[in-house]
Amino acid sequence: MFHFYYGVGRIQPNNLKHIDPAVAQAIENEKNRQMNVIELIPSENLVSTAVLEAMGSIFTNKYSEGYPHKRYYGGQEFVDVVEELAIERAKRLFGAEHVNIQPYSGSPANMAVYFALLNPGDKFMGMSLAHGGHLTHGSAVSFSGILYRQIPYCVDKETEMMDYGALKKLAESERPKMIVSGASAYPREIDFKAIDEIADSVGAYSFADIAHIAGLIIANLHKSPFPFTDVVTTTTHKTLRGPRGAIIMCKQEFAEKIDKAVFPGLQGGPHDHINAAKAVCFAEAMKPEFIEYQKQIVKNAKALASELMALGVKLVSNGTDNHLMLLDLRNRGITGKQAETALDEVNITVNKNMIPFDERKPYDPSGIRIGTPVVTTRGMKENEMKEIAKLIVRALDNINNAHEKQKIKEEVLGLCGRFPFY
Ligand code: DSN
Repeated sequence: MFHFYYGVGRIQPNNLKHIDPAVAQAIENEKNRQMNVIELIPSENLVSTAVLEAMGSIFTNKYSEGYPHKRYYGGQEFVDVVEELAIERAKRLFGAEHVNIQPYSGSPANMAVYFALLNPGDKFMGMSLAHGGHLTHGSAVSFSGILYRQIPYCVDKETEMMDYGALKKLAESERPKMIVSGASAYPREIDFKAIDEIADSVGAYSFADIAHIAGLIIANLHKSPFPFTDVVTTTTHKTLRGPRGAIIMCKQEFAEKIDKAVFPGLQGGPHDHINAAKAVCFAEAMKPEFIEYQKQIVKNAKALASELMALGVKLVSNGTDNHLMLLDLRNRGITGKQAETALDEVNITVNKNMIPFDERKPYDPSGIRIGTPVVTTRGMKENEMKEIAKLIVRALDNINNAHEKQKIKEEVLGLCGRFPFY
């Protein structure tokens, strides 16, 4: 039983409901929302209660600027334990030479890499946002496109897949200082080795952002960027199924630069409660069940993609190799925003997304992005994916039919009720 003391007062368990009923109610409502929707946003997941417990722990009370055994505050004996556990586990999981577990999230982790390896104004190559890249891979509205000079690379117009020959030619003519690989909305396998070789051939650093596919890489379902890539970042909350946060992994020769860029370059005290949860997530990722989970994510994505295509939906690149897919809605006469709203109304959560060579704008693009990490965590398998594909298509075909949408919503609630969690 926890007792919290504030001055002379003692607050009993159930404290959040007593102290802040409005926030307590919002949390309860959000839990119910999560249980009653088919969550298909591919960057989200549902963490275990062990991860939640570590995140909500008293490590949040501690300041620990610095690194294990070299801190700027006293009282670090237990913080060092969890940080070292997280580092060692991440090294084993990925085969990394050096790991920094302190980045607060994916964008700050990527920022630390730019800060460590580039100077403002330096030229680098990253995948265009509309073709699947992330904001921090050089988008004009992100620090990465404001402080540094991005040369975007694109997918091939016919296949909608990466074109390594074109990437090589671009690298040879532009001579960038760094090439960023990885994506947030690319449904196909990425050949990190090919990109590293291109980077090497023009004297550029290679930097892979594996945020979306880290779990698949651990399970050997996607090619790994290790050991050849210079620096690799990943968030810990997507297919990895851990707390919201990120880590940076690199070859030993970059370790000092990366560590200095994170602290004291960009961050102050690490979030020790989140780092404890990262250690827990890595321990979970070493279990055979985690590998089975990743296999099922991919099987589910393939089943969902096949059924959608059988029902006449156009998918970017005509399929998927990983956990996500992009629906190209141009031939259905609706936009990504309209589709997202219609699906929200039937309790299916997705995000609108640009598709390659999109002529529309990011706030109302031509596509939606969906993925299977959450529904797989809930225990759904290929049969449920077929059901979900049918529900999606019915909703997209009936965006102005309130009666049909109500019927679809009831079916969605029935499906969710068969796969409870928390
Ligand atoms: N914003 C994340 C996503 O949804 O893919 C990437 O950081």
